[in-house]
Amino acid sequence: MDDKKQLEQFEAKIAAGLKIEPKDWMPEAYRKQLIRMMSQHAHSEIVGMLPEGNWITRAPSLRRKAILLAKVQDEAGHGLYLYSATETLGVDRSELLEQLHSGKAKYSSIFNYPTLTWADIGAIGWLVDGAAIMNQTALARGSYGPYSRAMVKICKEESFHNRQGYEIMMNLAQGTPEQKEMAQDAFNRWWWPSIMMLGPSDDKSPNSDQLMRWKVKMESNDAIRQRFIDRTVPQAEFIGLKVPDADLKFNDVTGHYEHGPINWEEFFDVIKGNGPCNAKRIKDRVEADKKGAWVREAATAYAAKQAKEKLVA
Ligand code: FAQ
Repeated sequence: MDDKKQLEQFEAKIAAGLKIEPKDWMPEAYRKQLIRMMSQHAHSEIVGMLPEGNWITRAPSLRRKAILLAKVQDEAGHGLYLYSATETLGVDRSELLEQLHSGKAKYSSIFNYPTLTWADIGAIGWLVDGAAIMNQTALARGSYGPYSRAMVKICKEESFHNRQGYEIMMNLAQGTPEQKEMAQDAFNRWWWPSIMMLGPSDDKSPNSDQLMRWKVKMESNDAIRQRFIDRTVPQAEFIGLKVPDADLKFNDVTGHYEHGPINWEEFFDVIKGNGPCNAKRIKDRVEADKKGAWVREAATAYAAKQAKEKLVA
């Protein structure tokens, strides 16, 4: 079949809401866009473990420590599904990791901010996982089978993360004046970066048109951002925290919150590598990769031994 016919069939499948699977024909640009987006997503999951991992030894109780440990492990699992799903597109995981470790690959801007107090762990669960869910529930309806299916399990786990974060913030907000202040301070620092992590405004988003035409992205960055804000502002009010946006107001006619200007200069600066923690994140990731080399070697040797024994038997 010639390329034109294959393209027509591919587009008809997408229009009919069918999934594209790894062995199906796909345009090279679709494959490249998926590799770009899915690998950035996988990198974000494993780099995202670092700011939270920073608090495992300092969690304020055994219960909180166990929950945080489980959450960080979940993020590692998400990274693994997403690297596996990306490999179905014909790219090797070691190549993707090399791009991350050399600083060539992007990962979410949000993980370049520091976690200064325990309240930051609450803010990450509530806001960062909250924003991630808004985005990922839409991606779960996307056209590429392995990616959309990975999103279903990931979203279920992120919902748990989101609730544990909100619970931390709720407890702090109902605690002593110092605890409430700590919660408000974390909220002040994480609100705008969480809004920005949903991607640049639609007029500055070069990939959106093509990705939405191919139903990889089901909604634009601004549409998802608006849903996140509409959902989160009442949650903040419920626990008595003040949204750090002097221009925020509810529009009775549209039924949506209107927000103040977003500092896109800061966002683009962070994704260029100039955020507060970019250098540290890459350094820590490279070190973690080196320290884990023996585990990978041992696991590979064990798997090879098992396979050999099976052949002999
Ligand atoms: N950070 O044209 P667009 C999580 C780049 S998972 C860095 O709008 P697109 C779980 C973009 O790559 C969080 N770079 O791009 C968790 C592009 O550059 P390129 C990650 C960003 O792809 C919680 C350029 O800007 N989630 O948090 C960012 O259409 C707690 C132009 O942008 C995903 O990755 C950013 N925030 O839309 C883990 C979801 N935004 O590549 C641990 C999947 C944009 O052309 C703890 N990804 N850029 O050089 C997506 O949905 C999309 O890729 C967007 C960006 C919406 C992020």
